[in-house]
Amino acid sequence: MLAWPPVPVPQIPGRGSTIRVRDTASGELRVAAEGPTARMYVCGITPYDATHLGHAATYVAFDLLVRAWRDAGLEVTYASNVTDVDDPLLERAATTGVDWRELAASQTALFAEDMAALGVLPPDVYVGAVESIPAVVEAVELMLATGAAYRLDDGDVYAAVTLVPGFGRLSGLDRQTQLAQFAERGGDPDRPGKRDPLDALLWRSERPGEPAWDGRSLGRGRPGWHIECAVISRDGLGVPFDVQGGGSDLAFPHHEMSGAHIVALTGDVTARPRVHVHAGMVGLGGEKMSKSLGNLVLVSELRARGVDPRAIRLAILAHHYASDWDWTDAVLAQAEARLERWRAAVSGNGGPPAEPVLAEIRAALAEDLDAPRALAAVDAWAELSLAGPGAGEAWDVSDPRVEGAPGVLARSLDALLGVRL
Ligand code: 5CA
Ligand code: ZN
Repeated sequence: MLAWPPVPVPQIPGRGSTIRVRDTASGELRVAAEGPTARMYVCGITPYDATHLGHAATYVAFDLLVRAWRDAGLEVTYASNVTDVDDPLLERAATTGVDWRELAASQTALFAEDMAALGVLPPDVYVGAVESIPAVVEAVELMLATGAAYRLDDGDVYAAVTLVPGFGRLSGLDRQTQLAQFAERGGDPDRPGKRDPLDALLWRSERPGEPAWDGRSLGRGRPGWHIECAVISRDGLGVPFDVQGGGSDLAFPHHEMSGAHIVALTGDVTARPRVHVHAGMVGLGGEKMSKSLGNLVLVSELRARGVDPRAIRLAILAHHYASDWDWTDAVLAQAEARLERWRAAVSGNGGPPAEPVLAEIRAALAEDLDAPRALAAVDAWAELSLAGPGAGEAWDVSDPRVEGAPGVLARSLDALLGVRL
């Protein structure tokens, strides 16, 4: 699948340090990648109702990590998927009378436009669920052969996920909560014939009116959800890779199950992603912004209204990625005001030296991608810059760094925060 065009990242002086992020399984800060390479898989969209602010916030969060890694000199491979065939997409297509392929294609294109507008670096590996079907079929056949999966009478294939060593450790939920979240998030605990209600669908045999593909020994059908990400990440990055990312709604069952599938496929309990990072949920009116509730603010609608995408990005960055927060008009207005101030501050003749601000931005990002702390450092610089030399904590115009400061700062914001002033 074709991703959006590359986003240029300017050169800046110096180099970032080791990045630590909060790992969901342990709850602790962990080195995101030991280097010299960094490999990350972030779960992509299911292409309908794209791109709402929750999606945008999640991808901006992981974009910060890619940028910080690159700044630290790591060679980054970023992989992602598009779930371009799945129940919710087919249901939406059916209720709106649009062909599911057309819905997926148009929404995937809109997502790409939104990501490019927000300055999100494109994935290096970008694979659709439909494209991954041959690899999924092979994986499911292997799991059947090793006894990690079983087939029901109608041809549907399930993975015995709960038997995989380490199942449940990522999310740390009790069985009752696992069952509840599984039912809520695409699972089918009540499906008769399953050995364990939590067992995950790997291959759904062809049903009338549903798309289906050749599944070789599996018969015609379509892939389950978790196996899609297990196979795409395994093939795109190799296992174990460094970071599995997504919103916090994916910790269970999705990441628990895709991790279990990777273990089943490799026979190696150490093949799971090293670190799991989850972004908080963006809400609207106090409830999680979600397609099912329909309480959405779309990036494309804001753009069509003339909102500067840099302000949208700044509104997102004003919140720590791991926290849940609400999108409001005030959040956007503050971001627009900040953008104006920053633009005015970097267009002046000289300014306070940028190096200490750059160091603070790097330090903030290195400690669990603390964007609000980075923004505060830039705010302080902008205030001094706008006040002019000699005012308050005066900056000295005879300092040789003063003349180039606005340029250095602007390039730093572009490279590290993805905001091009
Ligand atoms: N295609 C699957 C992942 S394989 C999927 O969950 N798609 S999605 O379109 O529903 O979500 C895309 C990404 O946005 C996921 O990482 C999800 O966790 C994240 N996301 C969804 N809603 C929100 C929200 N309200 N706030 C923050 N992130 C969200
Ligand atoms: Zn996924």
